[in-house]
Amino acid sequence: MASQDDTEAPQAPTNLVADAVSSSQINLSWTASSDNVAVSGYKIWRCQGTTCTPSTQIATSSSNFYVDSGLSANTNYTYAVSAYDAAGNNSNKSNVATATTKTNGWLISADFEKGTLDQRAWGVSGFGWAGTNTLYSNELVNTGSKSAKMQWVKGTTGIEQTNGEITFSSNLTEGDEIWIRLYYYFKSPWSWSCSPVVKILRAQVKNSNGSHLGYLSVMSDSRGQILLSNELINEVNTEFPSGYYFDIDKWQCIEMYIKFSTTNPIFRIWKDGILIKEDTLHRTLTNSSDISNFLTLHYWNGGVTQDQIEFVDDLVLTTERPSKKDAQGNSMIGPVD
Ligand SMILES: [Ca+2]
Ligand SMILES: [Ca+2]
Repeated sequence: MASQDDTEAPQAPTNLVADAVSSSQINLSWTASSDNVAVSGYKIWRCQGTTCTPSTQIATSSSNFYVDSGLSANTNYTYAVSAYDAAGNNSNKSNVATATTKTNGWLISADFEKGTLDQRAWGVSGFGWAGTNTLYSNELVNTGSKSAKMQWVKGTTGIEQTNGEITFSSNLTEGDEIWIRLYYYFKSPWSWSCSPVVKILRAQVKNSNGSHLGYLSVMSDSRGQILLSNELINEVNTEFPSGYYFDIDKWQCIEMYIKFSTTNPIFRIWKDGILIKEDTLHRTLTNSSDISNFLTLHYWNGGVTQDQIEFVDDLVLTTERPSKKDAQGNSMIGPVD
């Protein structure tokens, strides 16, 4: 059939959904239209606001998916889509869908090349490195010529010795996400024995009054097994074994992701870019007014049985959704390229 003979417009697209994935991007998806001949594509219509009519065409898409990027942060956008065929027949517009881009996120990264361990060296307000036995070193590096060398002293606690702390620049709350990646090197002879376990990465959850509620952590047990720990479960510290272990005498990439939520929580741990533990069953906030605004990189409570040395390098900590994906399609910072 010649296309000019086609006077029948496609059916209107349905089920348009707008998903704000970052401070500058909204993803659109919808149910494909049908046509008596064939749908050629879709027109994307947009306006700024929640009650406006999307009457400006911003793009076309050949599939039932569109990525709208370059948007303003913390801004409402309303969309509709319509289908067209080769003869130029246009369908009615779909339902409208509104999304609000996320507030500007933040990203801290450190390759430990700058030579001092105060927060100014990191270029980030709110970073503190309290450890007295932590220094820059060129002995072992994952990238560049320096890493941070953390010296565990027998009988001490990590809070005094090597604890690195970050205070978030803004509170994270219901629906907010955070990713943190750090490379670790544990140098033999190495022991995981301390009281009671080693905390590798941890975020603190508080209530709206600022009172401590519990930690969400990557830990090691006494054998070096990687644990996911959620202290918000029935107010008891619950540890989930991963079946994976930390390496000795080898750089390894550890990443933690938390979606803070009472109803749709996600907590993931990756090792060397491989998802090794995921928990979507247990809340990561006790109630929706809780906040999380503090994260520590590393410490133990006491009872270290020997002097030993650890190195860390290539930190990334961000609330902006990273572009890399793991094998399951989850967004992640991932290993250094
Ligand atoms: Ca048609
Ligand atoms: Ca480095």
